Amino acid sequence: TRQENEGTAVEAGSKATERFAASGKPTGTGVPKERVSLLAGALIKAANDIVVEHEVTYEEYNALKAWLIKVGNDGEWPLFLDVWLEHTVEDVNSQDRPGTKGTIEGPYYVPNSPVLDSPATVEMRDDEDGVPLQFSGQFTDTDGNPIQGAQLEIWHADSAGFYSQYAPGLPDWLFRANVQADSEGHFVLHTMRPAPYQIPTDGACGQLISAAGWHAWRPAHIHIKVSAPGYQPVTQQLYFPGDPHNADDIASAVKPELMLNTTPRTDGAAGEEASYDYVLAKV
Ligand code: MBD
Ligand code: FE
Repeated sequence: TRQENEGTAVEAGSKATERFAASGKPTGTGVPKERVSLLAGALIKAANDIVVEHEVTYEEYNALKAWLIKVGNDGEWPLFLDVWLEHTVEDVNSQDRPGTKGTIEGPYYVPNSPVLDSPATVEMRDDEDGVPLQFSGQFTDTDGNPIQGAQLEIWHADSAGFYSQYAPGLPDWLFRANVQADSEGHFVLHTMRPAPYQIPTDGACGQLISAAGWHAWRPAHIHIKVSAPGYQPVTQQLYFPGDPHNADDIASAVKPELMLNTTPRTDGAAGEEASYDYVLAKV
């Protein structure tokens, strides 16, 4: 069931902006002067080169200025950057890490979700719509040995495509949990299959998408962050084979290694099951 009040771009954007400010990620002074000069200089040069190459008009320049102002007013800098830039940052930074592939975090992670021992069931409403999904797997190191103390944080949209804490009227921890694997690294989690996700169409990013004639869709996905003491954490997403947007994700975050193959439950229970194993690299 689609919610009556779907919320606005400004509501979701402002929350994502506040959350980022509170996350401890913005360091401000942490980047050395030489790198600031190099990177800001390269970005400014790239923009100037585009003006020359495409003979940008004053009308286009002013449209850009108005739009950039709107991105900030709508709180959509996290959305804009995570959709159109984070995938390359993630690629560059995960190149040399062995083990399970990662992908972008996106704007809707919330830390400190409820800690649940495996086998776990994520928070759902009594009348929750959708296809139940049993998700299981095992954590090993790069030599195939089980890892102790592993945890798997998940967050995903509901079957209408809404994220808790970023859309109105949803329980705070709906489809958000931190599952503790057992001593052999095994985990089992019961959740629901999420719907494809459309980024807000009524804010600055939506305005760009419609002005350019693009689409606003991400394929259905489950966000996951895995970690274990002594191992490098991995932030990733899992996708469902056959989703029409796997091939044209607006956020360019799909990888072939991130497909979750679901099958009907073998024990006769309703819904589907799928497994995915995590291989973590030592710190
Ligand atoms: C999402 O759910 C998401 O995962 C990304 C990357 C961007 C916007 C919304
Ligand atoms: Fe998402």
